Amino acid sequence: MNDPGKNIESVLTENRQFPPSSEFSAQANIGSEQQYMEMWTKAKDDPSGFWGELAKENLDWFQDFDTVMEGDMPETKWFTGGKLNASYQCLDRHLVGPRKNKAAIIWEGEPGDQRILTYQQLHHEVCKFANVLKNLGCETGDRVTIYMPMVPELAIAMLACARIGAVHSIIFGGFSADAIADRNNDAESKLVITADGGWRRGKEIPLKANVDAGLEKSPTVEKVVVYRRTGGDVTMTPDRDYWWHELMDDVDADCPAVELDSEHPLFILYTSGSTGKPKGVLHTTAGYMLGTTMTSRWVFDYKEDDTYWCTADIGWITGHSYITYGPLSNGVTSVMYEGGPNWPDEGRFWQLVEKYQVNIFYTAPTAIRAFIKWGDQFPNQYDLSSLRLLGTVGEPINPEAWMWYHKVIGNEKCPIVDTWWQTETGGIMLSPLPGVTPTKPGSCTKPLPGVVPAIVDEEGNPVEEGGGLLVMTQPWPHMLRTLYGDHERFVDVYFSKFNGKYYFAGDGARLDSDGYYWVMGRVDDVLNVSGHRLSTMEVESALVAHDNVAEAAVVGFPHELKGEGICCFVTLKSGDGSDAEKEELKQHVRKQIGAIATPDKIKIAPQLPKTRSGKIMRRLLRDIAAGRDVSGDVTTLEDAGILDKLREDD
Ligand code: 7RM
Repeated sequence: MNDPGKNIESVLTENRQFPPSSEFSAQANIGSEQQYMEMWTKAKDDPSGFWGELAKENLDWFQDFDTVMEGDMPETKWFTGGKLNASYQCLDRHLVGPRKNKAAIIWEGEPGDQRILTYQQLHHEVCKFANVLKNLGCETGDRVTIYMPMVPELAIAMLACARIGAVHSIIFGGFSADAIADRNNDAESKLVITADGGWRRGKEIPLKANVDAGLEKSPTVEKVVVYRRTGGDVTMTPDRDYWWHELMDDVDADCPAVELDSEHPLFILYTSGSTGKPKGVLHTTAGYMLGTTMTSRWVFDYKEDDTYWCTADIGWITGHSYITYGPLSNGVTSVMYEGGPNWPDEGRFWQLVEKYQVNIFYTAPTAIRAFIKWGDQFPNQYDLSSLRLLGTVGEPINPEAWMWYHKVIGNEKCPIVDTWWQTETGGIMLSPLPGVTPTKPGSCTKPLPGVVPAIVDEEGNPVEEGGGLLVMTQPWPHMLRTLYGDHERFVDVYFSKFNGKYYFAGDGARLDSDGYYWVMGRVDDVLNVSGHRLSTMEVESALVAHDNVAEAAVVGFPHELKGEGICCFVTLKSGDGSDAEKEELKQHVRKQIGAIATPDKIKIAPQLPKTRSGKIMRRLLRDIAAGRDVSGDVTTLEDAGILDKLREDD
């Protein structure tokens, strides 16, 4: 009955299509299907020629590279022999023309304070802080942990590391002392950069206190730099802890960017594995910079006068690639906001869009579903007419949420780019090109130039119809190089499944007859109901299409007859879910998808357990649905209290 080789059945169909307007296409960086196909075909047939030309044109080299790509996956090396610097790429090269006094970062703090840093000012701060790092004994190749709120100094710290070739490891400010210690130890960090605290919904998050507790268990760390953000009380340990502003008083701003090898490590970013310790995804300089520079220009269609806002935290890959490196490398103005979407009220993001006349807005489906739940009155209070392009990332977007985003935020005139990618891929892989690709709600559409995906079964054979495993059949410059300190695990996790031939992303996906990709979620989440392999995402999508459902998470549980039964955790827009309403939801799914997908259990959930980047933790829900104790790692959970509440509704 349980045949893992069997394809994933797709049960949802979505036929709406939204082509870009001719005005949008006319001004777009990539403006026609023909141009896209030429680029894509060239990149597929001659990757060295394709990426080599782009690297020459779009990166500033201290020394030219000898070879574009060398070696097969997973050991491909890019642009060997070349020397460059990511901080130079994001800053110095913009100082010679009109970008010198252009806003690089428009920052707004949660309490409403604002700062604007021009490229020249950002360069000045980065050079000074790079000298601070050197004075503290930090050298090229050393690892530096950064644990900060969303303030400009976070971007300054990362670019200062890049300037001297120190490898940053950013830990999201919501993580605990234990998570800090684990990551410090794994990376053998020498230095930690933090702040006294950060603001979150009017309350102070005690960042420095968390670092202090973490350092009791991380012996490699010698020094700590503390930026004063909140003014809260902190303990400063003599000869270990230093105030950012005091160190910055004493240094000059002359700090040439170090000429680094193309494959010099740029950063490590930890991402949670399904089991065991977090994986230290390592990216290197040239490939990552080329990837983020090109993908952001293609997908976000940057123009010189755009104001671009990605709402992610820099502690996630989305912030690394599409707040800092991609936008700044392109000389774009990047908005950075410290707080969350519902403080002081649920209109905060739209108020900022109006205030800064944001043109390009990039956020997550989980945020969009929250906006829908809060109500249209919040966005409707503000003038959103500056927006010309919208994006999503992080999860499959259900068509209902897509349509709301299109209508209420985009006023039916903004293309939506649904971007599929991973911490490991470094940059966007599958996405519409906003001036070219007719979009379909819920599909991340097609591969970008340089990306050659396939959908295969467990044996690696192409799947013609229905869902299968999403793989990459060719290397790309911005792919991860290793898991820090554990190359064997890197090969095992991403390449062993198909004997080194393909990169295995861990996601299920299907192709439709137009060649569009529909990502169906992590393959670990696939249900097996009476021998039918169903995507949890599709059942969730059907549930969210019901008027009273705000959010849904679907998992399997052991079922005597069916092998696996379907358990749905549902957050309602209103009411607390009578038995009649639960029955209605079951019938709703049955009608939308078919009898095979009829839920066995509906559990009303005040909230769903999510990681701090907004991804639903189905692993925990599987334990609850099966009546087991929750096992495994819960340190990435946003709100641990909610597991108890979920057990209550039985
Ligand atoms: C950028 C990021 C990666 C996983 C990935 C998918 C899921 C991300 C989409 C998506 C469907 C999308 N990096 N995912 N984007 N699924 N459509 N547009 O999120 O490393 O944190 O997560 O996220 O499962 O494998 S990540």
